[in-house]
Amino acid sequence: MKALEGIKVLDFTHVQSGPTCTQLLAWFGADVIKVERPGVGDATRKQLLDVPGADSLYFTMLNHNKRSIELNSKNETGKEILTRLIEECDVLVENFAPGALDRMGFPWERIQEINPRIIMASIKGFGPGKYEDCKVYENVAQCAGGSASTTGFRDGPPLVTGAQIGDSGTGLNLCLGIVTALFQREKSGRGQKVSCAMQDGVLNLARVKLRDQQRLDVGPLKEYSQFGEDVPFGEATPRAGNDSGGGQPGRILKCKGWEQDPNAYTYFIIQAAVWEKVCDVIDKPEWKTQEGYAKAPERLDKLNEIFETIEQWTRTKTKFEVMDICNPHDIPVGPILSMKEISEDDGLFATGTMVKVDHPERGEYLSVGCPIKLSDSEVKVERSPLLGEHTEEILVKVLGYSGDDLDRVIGSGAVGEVARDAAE
Ligand code: CAO
Repeated sequence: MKALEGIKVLDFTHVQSGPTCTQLLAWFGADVIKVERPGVGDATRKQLLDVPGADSLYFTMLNHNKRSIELNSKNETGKEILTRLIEECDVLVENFAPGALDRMGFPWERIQEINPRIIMASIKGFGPGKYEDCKVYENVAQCAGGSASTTGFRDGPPLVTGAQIGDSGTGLNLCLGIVTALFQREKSGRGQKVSCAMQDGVLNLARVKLRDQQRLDVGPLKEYSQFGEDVPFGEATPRAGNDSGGGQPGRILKCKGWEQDPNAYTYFIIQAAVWEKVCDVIDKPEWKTQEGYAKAPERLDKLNEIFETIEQWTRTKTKFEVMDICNPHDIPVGPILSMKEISEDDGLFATGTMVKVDHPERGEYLSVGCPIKLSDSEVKVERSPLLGEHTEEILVKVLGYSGDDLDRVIGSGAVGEVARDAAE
């Protein structure tokens, strides 16, 4: 049995943020019914194409384990089918532009009227306020949520990160909101609305930078490299390069081969508890007792010198050798892994974090599996659905259409082209 077995999800999501959420629900065992515009589908199906004619990796990697129904929700019969889906489902998830669901004729009040037990979960770029009507993509959220202004080097422009913290990060929040609301429904019997704004999701992940904003009022941020460089702090939390965001200083340091390999680097943390071991490993035993180096607070104005010295040592080792040498001493280090290295990592395949999936149009491809492991609810990653692959199956088996009624619905143009022979 899977954790969410029996839960039906009307998946009205597209692009990345919403699909991340519904993919997790599907992996936990929910029956996720993806509603897509006839003949078009989720825009990502045909974005960043690599195999001609096949659904893109963008789409396939975000829509595993779902079923797809083509449905024009602006057509009268389409609205009838959507109403039936709302009646049948436990959860409706959407991430349309603000107001799109209202314009379709399905505001929250109407949805609740149709099914008082339903949980309606929405992602928007911003919460209520002056930007609430804006359309938002990942990098807008990274900028508006405080991440970009605090990422990058002090002497360079703000930077966005490669990790999709606005989209996939907010999808995670929404997923937690949904299962929490399902848990509450067990007791209250009622559904509720779950709302997540991408700006809020990014800010939540940038919490430590708001911490630093407030610390600036009482003095310099001593763990930032610029403190040791005597560069004055301004009014806002600055960009801190690769400095650690916590109380244990850290840096990205060059390793053997860095001249040719852009990823021959390690992250190296000089955790106070293992300082003496660091000194031994890099052959600087005198720093263990030397004034100005022996105690962690004394080291904060010398971080450049300390990390340059450590780097002289890391440059003589590969990033994996650094890991092998430091780990037995509990010195926290981490190799900078490229996507190529990750995609060839047997350990990640063994845990199901990386998976190989077969697809009828594109053949085998790599994907990221479920990052959350439940001991009693195993995840089997299955391919994403083709556009409208389950239209008839859902009309018949989930919504109970049959005979003339089924013919009427299929003939109405609301559900795209249905390959009846194949489906029957
Ligand atoms: N049948 C009929 N119409 C449909 C439909 C269906 N099955 N599915 C969608 N539509 C319609 C919508 O109702 C909308 O119509 P209106 O403009 O008349 O309201 C229209 O398609 C376009 O929807 P949209 O505005 O949501 O899509 P977009 O491509 O223009 O914008 C995005 C995309 C992501 C910017 C916007 O949806 C958004 O801001 N979403 C919220 C924030 C979010 O999740 N962003 C992250 C996206 S991942 O990077």
